[in-house]
Amino acid sequence: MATTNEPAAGMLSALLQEDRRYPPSDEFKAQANWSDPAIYERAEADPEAFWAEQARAIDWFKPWDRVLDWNPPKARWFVGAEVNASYNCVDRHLQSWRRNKAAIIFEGEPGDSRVLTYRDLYREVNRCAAALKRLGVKKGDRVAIYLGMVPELAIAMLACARIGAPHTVIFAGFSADSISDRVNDCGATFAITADGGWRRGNKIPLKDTMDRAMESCPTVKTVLVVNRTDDARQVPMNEGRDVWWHRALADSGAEQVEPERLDAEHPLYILYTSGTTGKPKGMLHTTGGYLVGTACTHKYVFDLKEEDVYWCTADVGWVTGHSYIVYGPLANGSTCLMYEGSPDYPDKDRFWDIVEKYAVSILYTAPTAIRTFMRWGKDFPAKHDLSSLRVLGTVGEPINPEAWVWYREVIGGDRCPVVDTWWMTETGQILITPLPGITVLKPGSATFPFPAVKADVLDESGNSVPLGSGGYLVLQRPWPAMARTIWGDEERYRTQYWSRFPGNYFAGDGAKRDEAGYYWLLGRVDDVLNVAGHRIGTMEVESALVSHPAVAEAAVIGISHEIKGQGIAAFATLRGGYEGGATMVETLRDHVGDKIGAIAKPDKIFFTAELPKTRSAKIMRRLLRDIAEGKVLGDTTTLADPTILASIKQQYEESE
Ligand code: 6R9
Repeated sequence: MATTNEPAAGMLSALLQEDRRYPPSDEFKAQANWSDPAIYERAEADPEAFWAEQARAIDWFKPWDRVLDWNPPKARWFVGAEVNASYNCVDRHLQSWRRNKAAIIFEGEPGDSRVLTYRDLYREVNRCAAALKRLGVKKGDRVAIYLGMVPELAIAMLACARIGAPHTVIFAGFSADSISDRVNDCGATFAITADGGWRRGNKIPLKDTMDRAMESCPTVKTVLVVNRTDDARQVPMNEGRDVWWHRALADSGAEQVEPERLDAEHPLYILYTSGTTGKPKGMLHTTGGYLVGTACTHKYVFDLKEEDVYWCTADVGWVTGHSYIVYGPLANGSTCLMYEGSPDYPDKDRFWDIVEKYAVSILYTAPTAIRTFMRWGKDFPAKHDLSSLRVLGTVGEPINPEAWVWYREVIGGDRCPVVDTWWMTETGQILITPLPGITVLKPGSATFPFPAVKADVLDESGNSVPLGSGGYLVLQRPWPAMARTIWGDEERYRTQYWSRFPGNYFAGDGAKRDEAGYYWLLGRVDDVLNVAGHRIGTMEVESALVSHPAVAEAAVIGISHEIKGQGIAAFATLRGGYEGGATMVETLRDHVGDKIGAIAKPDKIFFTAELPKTRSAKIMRRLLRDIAEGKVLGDTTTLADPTILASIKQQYEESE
């Protein structure tokens, strides 16, 4: 199996020897939302009935005629039903005591905080929806949102959902080029940003970046600007295009906007994610099935209770924030914490300070963060009372057993179940995960498919591999929150996900099942890197590099990285007249930062007179990976010029 994820492959031997087991405690089981394993058989016996039962937790304006219409690879869920995500996340909670329950607890990086009850959220979402309408946004129009982690981000998303305008949230770390690529791909006519955001005590100039992006976004007519950093006077407002959020919402007064009765398949949002080409894919998620899938998994995977204080540390700019900060948790009427800044500001105990301050009971974070905390040491969490925690979750990348056990022991006091949840932008909802009141946990394993989810591990020719072996992870049955297509590129949707193994959704991940049937995720098997839980296509970084005048050709590979899981190494051939060296390395790193965003900057750049190629001029990334891993070079017989490898290898070794 060709895998680009070397750290995961290296992990395999450790995983095979992993024999620690963590059954749920009797105490946990006794109070769990699901504690009877019969749920798996029940769901398996009639998956559609299972999802229909889950769908009853959602409020529908009109019931469905059919649970599922499945014409592979096209699914329509809750056919004929009418629903609104904003109504489900906000309005319906006003009918109970929840109206004054905290919906969003916001902790700003500088230490300011805000609590929005469901009633407050209702007011703000209505005011924002009224402003959007007044400024010309109509059902079906796309709205681009480029904001840091502030409540206005969730408010804006819910306001869009209320009027049926699909949003596309763009992670605040992305560059102007990345914004304009996304805005132009989906033809957004409206954008929302802020003067800035706070990160490690600095103001991130979001509006400046947005202004640069807007130079090449002719479709955007209006930009709504949140005042977050009080930079009001420094931020130039573009007459006729830019409108302050607070002014526009003040003009709305107490106006109420009826939530649109939308078809269950009405587009809720488009979220761009990296694939194997240079162009990110706009995954389209729709409304009814997405709400069912996210709300149900949020409730059962985290064993959600009414009084929980739930904190997912992801950024809403990624799918985890969409599904498990905004839509799933708010549909469930839970109290969600939202933190704006960095885990080491003002000190390395900021997360634990927040857990203590708000008595967080469910914490959902990424393995990279856990490995970082491990490196910082136990003293930081030890300074705080973490006894409120009861369930811990991880997502985004494979978690090594050491980090899993550390998380459980040091953060969870050896008391909290750790749920390692596998899913992706395309799947919308968690698909492979423990159920904390049922599953006997194994550190490093995402354990089993969620009830009604059908997964398998296939070999190269599409045969299911026996227990104990590895292969390609596939899904063999539709699930409600699955992406429906790639915005504007139906063909790519079909070929990308459904053609490798016809009839199966191929995720792009490798997995292994052990003798007991537990799933162990092994990382990506395609040209997609997973750097600190962020998906980055090698082709994206390569095209950013070759867009610099100095670079003639570039090849990018993943290298193992102790904290980030994977790092990025680039091999570049320079054009005549340009010199490699430390200055050029910095120039190119900055250039990639400008083109994509800081997360895509290569950790290492090597200059080479030529790249290793086959005689048909294909770059042999496999050999570059071998060099990076310090392996004996694989088969080099197809190489056009074997001598160039020695020089690349030497450079690489000198850099170590
Ligand atoms: C939710 C999210 C998806 C890719 C996916 C896989 C990796 C996510 C994982 C995991 C091992 C887990 N991934 N969860 N790998 N164990 N629990 O992260 O979405 O940004 O689209 O990334 O992340 O490789 O293919 P997304």
